[in-house]
Amino acid sequence: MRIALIYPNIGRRGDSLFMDGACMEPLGLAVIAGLSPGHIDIDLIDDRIDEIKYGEPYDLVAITVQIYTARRSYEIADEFRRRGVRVALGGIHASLLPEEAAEHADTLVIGDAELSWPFLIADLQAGQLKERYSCEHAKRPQNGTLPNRSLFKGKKYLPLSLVQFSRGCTNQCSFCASSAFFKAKQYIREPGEVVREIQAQNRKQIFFVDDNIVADKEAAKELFRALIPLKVRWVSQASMDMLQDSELMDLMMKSGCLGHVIGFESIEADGIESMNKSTNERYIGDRYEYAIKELRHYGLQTWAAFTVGHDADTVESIRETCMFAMDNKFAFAAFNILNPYPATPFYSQLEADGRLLYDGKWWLHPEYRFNYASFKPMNMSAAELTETAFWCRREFNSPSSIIKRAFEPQTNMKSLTRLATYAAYNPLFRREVFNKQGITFGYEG
Ligand code: B12
Ligand code: SF4
Repeated sequence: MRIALIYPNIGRRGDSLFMDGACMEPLGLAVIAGLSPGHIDIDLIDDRIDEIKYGEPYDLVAITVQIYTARRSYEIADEFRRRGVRVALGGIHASLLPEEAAEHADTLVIGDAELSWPFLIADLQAGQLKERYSCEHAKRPQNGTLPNRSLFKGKKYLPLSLVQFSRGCTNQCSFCASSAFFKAKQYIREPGEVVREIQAQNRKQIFFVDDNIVADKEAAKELFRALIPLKVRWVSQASMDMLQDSELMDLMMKSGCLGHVIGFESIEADGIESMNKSTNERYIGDRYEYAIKELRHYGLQTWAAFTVGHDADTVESIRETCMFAMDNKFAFAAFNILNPYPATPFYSQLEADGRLLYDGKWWLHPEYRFNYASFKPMNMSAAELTETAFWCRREFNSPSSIIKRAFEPQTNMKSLTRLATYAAYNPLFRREVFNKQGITFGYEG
């Protein structure tokens, strides 16, 4: 039996096929491969770097669908099905919008693969594939199975290992698809199992792809204690309320943490309130002065994530957000347009207010482009929001800003490793700003 696991690209730029220059390993597909019986022959096709050979005689093609890759996922699925190959769709977007995904699939997997994939394979072998496999979230992600990373061999991924300690987050930010998918719950693995997974690899640089690695502070402490002897360096995503717990922070630093993606979202209190970003409430009063001082004290290189376009935002306030990020010399920053993801409270609110553009389905609309605003903002036009967010990305990642931000003694200049990380990733993210802006979703236009 032969199966292809496909990680779709977002789309293309102009007439040329857009290939992603700096891809990370698709961990979810390695987990699915790890859950598969050993006798199955599995090909990993990463559409960002590989060519898809539609003529191969696969018994099943399984595609992971996220909102930005939905259009491309459906193109690939339709082409395989046209040739008589059966297609399984799964992943966060397919799970949140099953009716949409079902139109392009022979079988649909809603939720985690842990509790459904082995049954799907058994049914496929017995010639009894069902139209839908729905399951609860796995209480213990991966269920003791190690991802099959042999699939990554020979592919040019960034030299860091993606590992997951937990899925989901207990907070309920109004725009967050992950919070909607996991219904504001967090599912946590045994630290010992995570340690064994890291030891099984020859890598010392880890990216924990958790939604919020500190959502359960006691569980996080257990993990950090277990990581200390491994002498790895790691990054993750975390909410700033971690700063309330000094024991957590000390263990985090001892275990080799270099920094996190932290959702700052807005520098205005009303922005934070409107997004229900409860983790930031106590830090917004002084415009994060205390939080930033503490992050520096621990030497964390912060990737500050801002969402722009909330109702109080103006063109000026968004530009000010960018200046704020530059003045505070964050190692990295993202200025994401507050895009409405279906199944989130933010999407429902905009829908009720009649403010959604692109027929409310921007991810499928042929005229929608990557990083464009997809709703009517309150104090500017959608085009102004798109342009202002792009301006922030250009300014923050400009050569002069990269040089100025490097001179932060407690973080970016703290050690050679830190400076090397800073110097390696900043130019890469600068290229991404221009490469991805405005690309078309899917290849068929
Ligand atoms: C790591 C990560 C990244 C990495 C990419 C990693 C990579 N391999 O390239 C980086 C940082 C680069 C990134 C970028 C982006 N990301 Co991202 N990312 C994540 C994150 C935090 C973890 C994903 C992961 O590895 N999970 C671990 C694996 C094990 O889980 P999984 O992939 O979900 O797979 C499991 C199940 O879903 C299921 N499954 C999945 N697919 C399939 C398919 C089949 C057939 C079956 C049977 C089962 C199945 O089985 C797996 C095991 O149970 C998620 C958050 C999340 N909770 O999903 C966001 C997330 C996926 N990202 C998101 C977004 C928006 C983006 C960006 C667009 C951000 C931006 N503005 O630029 C970009 C572009 C993404 C792209 N496709 O190009 C959103 C997607 C929203 C949505 N509704 O789809 C998420 C959900 C974050 C969020 N809170 O909203 N991302
Ligand atoms: S803290 Fe982060 S992961 Fe958690 S709900 Fe908010 S945006 Fe989502």
